[in-house]
Amino acid sequence: MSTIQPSSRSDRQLDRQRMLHVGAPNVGDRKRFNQLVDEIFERRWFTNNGCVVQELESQLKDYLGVKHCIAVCNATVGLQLACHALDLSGQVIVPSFTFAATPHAAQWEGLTPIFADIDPKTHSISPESISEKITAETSAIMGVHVWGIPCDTEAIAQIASDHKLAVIYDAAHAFGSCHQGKMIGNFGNCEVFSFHATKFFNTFEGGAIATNDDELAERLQLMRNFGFAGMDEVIHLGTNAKMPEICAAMGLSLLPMLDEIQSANRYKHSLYQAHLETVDGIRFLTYDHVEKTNWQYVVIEIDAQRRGETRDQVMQRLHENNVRARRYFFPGCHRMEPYRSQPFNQDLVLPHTETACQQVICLPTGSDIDEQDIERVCNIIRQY
Ligand code: T4K
Repeated sequence: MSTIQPSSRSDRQLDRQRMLHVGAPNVGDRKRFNQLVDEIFERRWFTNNGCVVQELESQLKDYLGVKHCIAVCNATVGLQLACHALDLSGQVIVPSFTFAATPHAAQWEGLTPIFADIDPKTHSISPESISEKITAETSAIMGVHVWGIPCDTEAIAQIASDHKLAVIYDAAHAFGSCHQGKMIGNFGNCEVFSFHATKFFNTFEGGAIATNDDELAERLQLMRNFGFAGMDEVIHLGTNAKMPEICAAMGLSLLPMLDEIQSANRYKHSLYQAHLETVDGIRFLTYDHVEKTNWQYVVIEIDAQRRGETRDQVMQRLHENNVRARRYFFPGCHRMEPYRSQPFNQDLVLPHTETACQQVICLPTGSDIDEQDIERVCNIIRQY
C-alpha cells in the first residue's frame, strides 16, 4: 500500500506551516479521467494520433476559436517545430525575460536568439526594443505573453509586416487569455501553448500549436509524426512530437473546469492584491480587468530602495517559512549559457529586464491555496 497520503482539508487547517508552492497543478474531473483511461486500455491504442488526442484538439479549436490546433508533447518542442515549419534562418528576436525554453528552441534549430528588452509594466517584449534589434539577418520575432499578459500584438504585427518577418508567440503562460476580445492562439503566424503540469491548463506534460494558416498546419502535422503522410510514405523532415492518449485524457477531464478555476484564481488574485498593493516598496502586477485572463500568476516587484530590503531577502524569509516563492526569470536568459558566452551578449544591457530580474517574486496561488494561506504569505512579506 502507498505510504503517501493526500492531505485533507482538516489536516490543512492544523498544518498552517505546510509547504506552499508556485505551480501546484490544477486537477480536473478524476472520475472522467479514470473513465477515459479505462477506455484507452480497452482500445489498446496509446499514442499516434488516437481518438482522445483528436477529441482534445477539436475541443481546443472550439475553445480558442482557431482553425487549427495541433497537440504536441510539450511547448519547447512545439516552438522548435514552429521555427522549422516557418523555415526560419539567421536571427530570431526574443525577450531575455522568459523561461530558458524560448531561446533554447530557436538555438536548437540552429538559429541565433537576439535578446530584446521588455515593457516594464507588463514584462512582455518591448516593440521599441525589437525595432532596435532588427538586422539583415533577422527572420522572425518570438514574443512571449509573460504571466498570460498579451504582448503588444498590433505593434509587433506592424514591425513584422514592415520588415517581412515571421511572428511566433510563446503562449506557454497564456492559455485562456484574450486580447481585444480574441483568444490568444489567433495571433502571429502561430502560437505555442504549454500544457505542463504547472500551467493553467495541463495534460501532465504537453502543449499545442494554434494557427489559422492551413499550409502551416499541414506542415506541422507532418513534422510532429516523422513526416509521415501515410503508412509507408514519409514526405517531410519530421520528429516525434506526439502527445500520448493519456495526456489528452487529462486535458479532456480538465477543460470543462477551466471557467471555475479561472474564477477561483481571480478571487485569490484579488485577495493578494488587497493585502499587498498598498505596501510601500511593493509593486503588485495587475491584469486588465476587461479582457479575459487566466489569473494563474501572482507577481510582485520589490523596490529595494523604497522597501529597505532586497527581493532576495524577502525570498529568503518566505523560504524559511515554507513558502516556495520563485524568482522567475532570474538571471535573464542573456546571462545564462550558452548565450552569456557569446561575444555579442557579453556587454548586452537590457535595463528593464535587469530590473525585473532583480525585483520579481512569483507567489503561490491556484487550487491548493486558500484564503488563510494567502494571509500567511502576505504577513511574511509585510513582516520587515
Ligand atoms: N515558455 C515559457 C515562457 C515557459 O514558462 C515554459 C515552461 C516553456 C516555454 C516550456 O514549456 P514546456 O516545454 O515545459 O511545455 C517550471 C516548469 O517545469 C516549466 O514548464 C515552466 N515553463 C516554468 C516556468 O516552470 P521549474 O524549473 O520552475 O520547475 P519545478 O520542477 O521547479 O516546478 C515548479 C513548481 O511547481 C515547484 O515549486 C513545485 C510545483 N510542482 C511542479 C510539478 C512538476 C508541483 O507542485 N507539481 C508538479 O507536478 O520550471
